[in-house]
Amino acid sequence: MDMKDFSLEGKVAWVTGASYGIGFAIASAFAAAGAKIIFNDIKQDLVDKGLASYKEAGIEAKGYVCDVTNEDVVNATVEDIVREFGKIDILVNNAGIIKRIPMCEMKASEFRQVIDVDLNAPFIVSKAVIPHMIKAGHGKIINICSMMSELGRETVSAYAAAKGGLKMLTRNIASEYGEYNIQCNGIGPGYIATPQTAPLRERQADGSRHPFDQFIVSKTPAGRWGNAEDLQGPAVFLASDASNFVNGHILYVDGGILAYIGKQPQ
Ligand code: NAP
Ligand code: GCO
Repeated sequence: MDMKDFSLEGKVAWVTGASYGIGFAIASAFAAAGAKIIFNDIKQDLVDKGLASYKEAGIEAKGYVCDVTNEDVVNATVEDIVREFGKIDILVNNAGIIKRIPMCEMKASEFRQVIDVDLNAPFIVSKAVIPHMIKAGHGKIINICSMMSELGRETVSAYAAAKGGLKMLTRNIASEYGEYNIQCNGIGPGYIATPQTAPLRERQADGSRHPFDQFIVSKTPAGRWGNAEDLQGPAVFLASDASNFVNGHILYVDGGILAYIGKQPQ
């Protein structure tokens, strides 16, 4: 076993939607492991904000304006990246949205919007990148799944459907392209403190913790929310040669929540 297998030195990594949040943390870890970082956002001002954040972290990143749901823009972005960097060794399908609406109150257009970003886009981006990985003779695709790839809860029907589908898309890419030395795996974060979950952690009017905040902490054996940094080591592992025989696996990084039935009410 050579510890250099965990290095990303000389690799080119594209983390979608990584201006901040989980994507930014994963991209930062890839940079620390030696990779060149590419990210995208839907508007130039957001890309610029992301670039400023990477610069502040001492990371030289390349940002593209790219809405991952727009196939023409994705295809053009992939061509630009390959023209400038020569390859894409690692793709992380991180960009995602959630809409918390009771299913019977959710418009079909709202359901479709979540599916479009969280499931259709990973298909579109992976489909554009895989031919280049086949040509290179290797590739790593990491799809950011969710506990909702396994569990449901009130108000997240579209998100759970998308993330459940993303789990199976992960397994199918692994099955269809494993023979080209492409490994496709998923990371299933637990409840992570990012802008996406901020509404679930907001202090109440009386200053008390949000009931959902208390619920998640009680349901998590680790007894805390995850931080985006908790995902960095698992992401580097799945992006590195150390995981070349890991394929089609969803690595849950959740503090044990999926393993735990929950504490008996006192
Ligand atoms: P976040 O803070 O909301 O960040 C999401 C990122 O995706 C933002 O940079 C956003 O850019 C970008 N994005 C959204 N739609 C896009 C599009 N159409 N094209 C390009 N970029 C787009 O979310 P997060 O918590 O970091 O989550 C990142 C991923 O982890 C998501 O897939 C999420 O489902 C998943 N996840 C999160 C948690 C959690 O507890 N936080 C747990 C499990 C899984 P804009 O700023 O322009 O919208
Ligand atoms: C929610 C949360 C979750 C987390 C994450 C859990 O409303 O239940 O947003 O969906 O984001 O996906 O793994």
